[in-house]
Amino acid sequence: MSPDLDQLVAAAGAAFAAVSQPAALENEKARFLGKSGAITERLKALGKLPPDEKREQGARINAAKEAIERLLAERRQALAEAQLAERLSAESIDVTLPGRKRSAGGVHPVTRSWIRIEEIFRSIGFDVADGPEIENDWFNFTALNSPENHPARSMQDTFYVDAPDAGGKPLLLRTHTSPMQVRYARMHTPPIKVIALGRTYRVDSDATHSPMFQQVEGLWIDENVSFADLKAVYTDFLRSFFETDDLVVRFRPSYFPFTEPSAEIDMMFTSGPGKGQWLEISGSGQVHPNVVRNFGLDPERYIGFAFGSGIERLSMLRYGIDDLRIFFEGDLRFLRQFN
Ligand code: 2NL
Repeated sequence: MSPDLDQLVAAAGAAFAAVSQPAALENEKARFLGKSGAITERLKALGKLPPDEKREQGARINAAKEAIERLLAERRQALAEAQLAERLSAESIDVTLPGRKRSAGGVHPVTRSWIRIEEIFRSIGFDVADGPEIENDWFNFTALNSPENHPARSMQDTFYVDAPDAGGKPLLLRTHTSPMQVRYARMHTPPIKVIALGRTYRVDSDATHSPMFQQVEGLWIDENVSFADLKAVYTDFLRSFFETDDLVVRFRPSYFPFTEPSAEIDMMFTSGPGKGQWLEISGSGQVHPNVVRNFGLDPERYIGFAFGSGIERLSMLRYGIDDLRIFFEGDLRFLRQFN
């Protein structure tokens, strides 16, 4: 090799060594081996030489070219190894760390009550109804004998949906679970023994009222069902739910559009903490004849009772909770205590 070519090989080696990124290395390669690189230019110039000089010079240039290619391959390899080493140390994992557990979910206390209530009523022969949370005016109000001008129908008390039903009246978020029972009653024949549980919505919010709360209603319709049956069924339910026979129940006269007569149901524990204090626990009454008629039944023949209780309220009494809002905050410190 001529001194000129030795210098060229040395220059290539130095240039390759100076770069630290593979892309930069490929740029340096172009300077020596590319289309107009130093080696290529020299090979092109061979054409003008006489044949014997061409052979001699050509061999020298090719030797230099191979030397540069070798240097390039070595540098490529070195850069790739360096890059891999860097990645391996950056992405290193500590295999001795404990794994990330997928934590198990739990059942919400209100859901626990819901499940319990279903079990208790099923055990005494009640079916469980279901139905939509977005209702129409007829199932939520009219069928339940709610007068057209009743305050519950107002924008202030009910969440209306920006879409009318088929009859042009606005749809709404059901304000009680009763429409599920109306739907059920219209699809079954007496004896009707059913409960309906679910979310209900009212424009209301403080320590004892939430805009969404969960209700359970019960309905028993047959030819000869009385307040005595209501008192027995409801007392039985409470004693199962609170797991104590040491509680008593009383009726207090009240008013609801869908029942006549109507009564508040109060309960009192007769032992344990909180004994001796009457607690409001449910609304109830004998189903209004107009409502029985809206079930598709003859009110001269069929009679019965209904009641409605808040599931949050039942849960608060069962677990000794004094602020309803804690059920809706999703605070794990609270929720974990039930699982
Ligand atoms: C309350 C009052 C009550 C009912 C709910 C009812 C359902 C049908 C027919 C007649 Cl389908 N009545 N439900 C009756 C009386 C009271 O609940 O404020 N509960 C929290």
